[in-house]
Amino acid sequence: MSEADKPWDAVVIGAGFAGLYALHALRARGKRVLVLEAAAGVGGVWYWNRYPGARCDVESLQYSYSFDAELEQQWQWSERYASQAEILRYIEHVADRFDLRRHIRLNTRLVCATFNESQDGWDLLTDDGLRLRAQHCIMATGALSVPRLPAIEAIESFEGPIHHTGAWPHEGVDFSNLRVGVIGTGSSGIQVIPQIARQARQLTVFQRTANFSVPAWNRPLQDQEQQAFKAAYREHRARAREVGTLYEFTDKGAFEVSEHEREQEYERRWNKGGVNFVHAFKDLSTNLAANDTIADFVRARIRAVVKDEQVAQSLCPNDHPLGTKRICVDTGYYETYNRPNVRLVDLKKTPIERFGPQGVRVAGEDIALDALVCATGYDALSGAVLAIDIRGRGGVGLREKWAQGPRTLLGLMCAGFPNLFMITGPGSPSVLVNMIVGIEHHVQWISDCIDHLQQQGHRTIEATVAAQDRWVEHVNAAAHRTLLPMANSWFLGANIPGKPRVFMPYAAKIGVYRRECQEVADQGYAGFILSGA
Ligand code: NA7
Repeated sequence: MSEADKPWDAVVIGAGFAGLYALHALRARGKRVLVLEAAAGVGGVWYWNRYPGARCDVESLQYSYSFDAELEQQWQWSERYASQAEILRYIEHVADRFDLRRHIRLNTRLVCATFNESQDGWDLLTDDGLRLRAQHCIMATGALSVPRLPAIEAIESFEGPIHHTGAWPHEGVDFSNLRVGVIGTGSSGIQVIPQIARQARQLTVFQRTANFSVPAWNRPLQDQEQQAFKAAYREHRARAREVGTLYEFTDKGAFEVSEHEREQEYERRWNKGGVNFVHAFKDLSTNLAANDTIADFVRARIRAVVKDEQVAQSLCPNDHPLGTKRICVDTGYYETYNRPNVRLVDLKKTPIERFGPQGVRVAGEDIALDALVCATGYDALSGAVLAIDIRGRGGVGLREKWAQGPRTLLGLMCAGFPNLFMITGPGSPSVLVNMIVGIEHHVQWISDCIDHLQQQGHRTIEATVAAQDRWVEHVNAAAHRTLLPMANSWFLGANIPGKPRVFMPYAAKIGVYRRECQEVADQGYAGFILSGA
């Protein structure tokens, strides 16, 4: 067999934060690695999400790789929360700095992956007919990477342009003088709405579920604060590996302080901005009465900002505890509804009847639209993996195995699919923590595992059904110790009609999870079968 025909040690699917680091880490250990990326550039979600206002809700100094001390010292972030454009520049810089691009095949979508039992490896087929063989296949396909358009009656008959926030045109969109509709008020909607409102002639927001949002108070980063943070980077990163993101955590419960102190604490955190707000008391995510106090605080804020009482009422979330849908972080979101060119349609009261060529009909009224923006979210967590036809032992499909919801061991592998790894897969903390902290951990675990297999002369590693069943139960139990399952969220697939309702991320602290993963490895990969010499 020539060198060119030799199977890859690993083929990585996706060139976002996860795929790039997997490529870098495995190459540093001498592995032959190829990355397949469907897009025309690197960056993953940060390549696609170019809508105005797109920004990370984790502070820039934390939302970055920790694996290279020089990189983290040299890269200068310009704002407290980095914009999509700045994050993409950072990812591109990483790709160049570590000479990763020549190992990435762009414009290439993996369509089919079949485990070859005689070869103990994966046969891969791409959308342009390329066939590859890999000992290991690593899904770095992202948790929020399959955009979903809403299934609304006759939406396809609308004659104006329809843009999904997660697949935004590279050349940008000029909304000047247009009547624009936005469907969706999750993180993306809440970021894009104030921006479009400033440009469009008329903006109509179609809201199905009112969401909680806290102000970002984004601002330029001062040199001094950046330097101070960087001087303590090692301690900050070590702490992040325990807690995910560096918020101000406390041991106090909401009712251990007086009402006045509680309000003051909410006020203080609100004025600091960001997701730190939701960590004001230790029991806000587990005790409904405690959660009501913080939810009431936000509702009072909304009423104080939004002048029209009925609009304010519609904007007040009332069907889920705060934080059980991902909290949003905004810049001027609620204020936007005081603009004369902005209208809110509360779909809970007046659902969309149907689309037509010129707009939308709601409660008997025709609302004319020139353009539609769908900030309607993703087939989250399992969608990107299931978009590929993956066949494991005996030709059994992953879609079949996950028909009742994803089943994994540690969110890293699943029974019947040897040598197939997922980075931040369902059953790992993934979207509940700073994604990059989760990604780096998984890449290191997978790299150690592949090294171990090679050193011990094993050809395959595979989760056992029993260990996987125990893990699925463990993940489910962790979610049910919190209020998280109380919302119809994408955490449990509720945004997709017909998707099985299973709480997918692992709701334990990432430090706890890391130790669980480490114990498994220390015990010679307990719960996995290693085989084949
Ligand atoms: P999200 O958080 O899934 O938000 C999608 C929004 O779209 C949400 O308000 C949905 O309402 C709404 N939606 C979805 N389908 C429809 C239909 N058919 N009709 C009306 N409204 C609809 O996606 P985002 O892109 O905002 O954020 C995803 C994550 O990306 C975010 O958490 C960050 O981590 C980055 P619903 O709440 O389902 O009633």
